[in-house]
Amino acid sequence: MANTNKKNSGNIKGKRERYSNKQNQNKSKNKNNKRNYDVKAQRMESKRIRRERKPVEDNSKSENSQYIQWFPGHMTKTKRKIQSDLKLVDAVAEIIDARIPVSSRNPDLTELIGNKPRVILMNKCDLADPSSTKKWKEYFKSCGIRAIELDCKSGVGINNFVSATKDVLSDKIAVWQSKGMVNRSLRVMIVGIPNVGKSTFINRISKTSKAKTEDRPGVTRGNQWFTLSSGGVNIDLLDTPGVLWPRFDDRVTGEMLAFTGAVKDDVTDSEMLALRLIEYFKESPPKIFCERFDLTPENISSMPPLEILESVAKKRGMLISGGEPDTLRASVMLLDEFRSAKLGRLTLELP
Ligand SMILES: Nc1nc2c(ncn2[C@@H]2O[C@H](COP(=O)(O)OP(=O)(O)OP(=O)(O)O)[C@@H](O)[C@H]2O)c(=O)[nH]1
Ligand SMILES: [Mg+2]
Repeated sequence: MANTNKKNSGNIKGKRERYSNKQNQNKSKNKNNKRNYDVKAQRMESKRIRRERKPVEDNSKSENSQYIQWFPGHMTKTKRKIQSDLKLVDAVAEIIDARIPVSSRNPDLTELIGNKPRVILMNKCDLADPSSTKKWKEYFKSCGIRAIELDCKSGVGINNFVSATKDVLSDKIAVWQSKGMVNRSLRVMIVGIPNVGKSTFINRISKTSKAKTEDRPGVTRGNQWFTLSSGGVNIDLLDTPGVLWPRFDDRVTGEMLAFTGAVKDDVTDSEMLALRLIEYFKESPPKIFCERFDLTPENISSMPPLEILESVAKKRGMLISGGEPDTLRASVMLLDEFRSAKLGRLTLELP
C-alpha cells in the first residue's frame, strides 16, 4: 500500500497533465464518434453494428492511451466451437447488458448466428434505468427482433423466455407437430460477452446452481449442455464462454465494456477509466452520485473530472501521505459502486 501511495503521489501532477491533453485530443474525436445505431433488418445486423461504431484513429501507442483491448486465446477457440455447435441448436439466445445494449453486442457473434432464430435477453435490468430499458425494448421490437427484459439475480422476466423462444421457433414447431414430434426439446445456445450473466441465467431458469458463476469475466471455459423443463416445455440449453472480438471498433466500446466488468480489470487503468466515467456523468449528472459525494449538478458540469475524483476521494477520507487524495483507491471504489448500482440504475447507451 505504501508503494502504491508513493507512486500515486508522484504521478498525480503528470496524470493531471496527461488527462487534460487527452481530453483535448479526444474532443474532436468524440464528435466523429457519435454513433447512429439504427438497425433496420436482422439480416444485416452485424455489418451494421460494425459500420455504426465508426472507427477512430488508433491511439493505442500514444502515451495517454486508454484504448482497451482484451481477446485471450480461449476466445478464438470458443468462436470456432460456437460455429460448429450451431448446427445442434434450434435457436440462439443472445444475452446483452441492459446498461450498454450497443457495446454488449458482439458483431462477430451476430455474424456467426446468421439467420438462426434468435431472442435477445436484456439482462441486469435491475442495474439499468427502467425507462431506458423500455425504450430499448420498443426499439428492438421496431427492428423485428424479439427481446425480453431480465433480472437473473431475482428472476424477474425469466418466465418470458419460453414463450419468446416458442414465438421465434413457431414455424419449426408447426413442422415438428405435423410430423408427430410433440414433446421435442427446444435446443437453445446461450451466447454473449463475458460476465453478462449467461451461466446465472441457466441456473435461474433450471432452478439449480450447476453452472459455475462468478463476478469476473472468463469464468465459463467450455460449452456445456443443461437439460431442464420450464413452463411444461423440455429445453436443452448450451452454455458457452463469453466472447469479445479481436479489436474494438472504437475507444468508447472498450470503455463501456470495462465500466460494466466485461473486460478483465487487469487490462485497464482504473484511474483513467473512473475519469472517463465521470465525463459521462457530466452530460446528465446522476442524482445519487451528487448526493453521495456532496456535489451539485453545477459542480459536476463545471469541475474537471480529476477534481471531481479528488473530491470523491476526500469525501471518503481516502488520502495518501501529505494529505493528497488517493485517486487510485477512489477510482476502484467508484467503478465498484457504478457496477453495483450504488450510484443509481444507470443506462449508458440509448437507442
Ligand atoms: N445485478 C445483477 N447481477 C447479475 C445478473 N445476472 C448475473 N449477474 C451477476 O453477474 C456476474 C456474472 O455472471 P455469470 O453468470 O458468471 O456471467 P457469464 O456471462 O456466464 O460469464 P462468463 O462465463 O465469464 O462469460 C455474477 O456475479 C452474477 O451474479 C442480473 O440480472 N443482475
Ligand atoms: Mg459463464
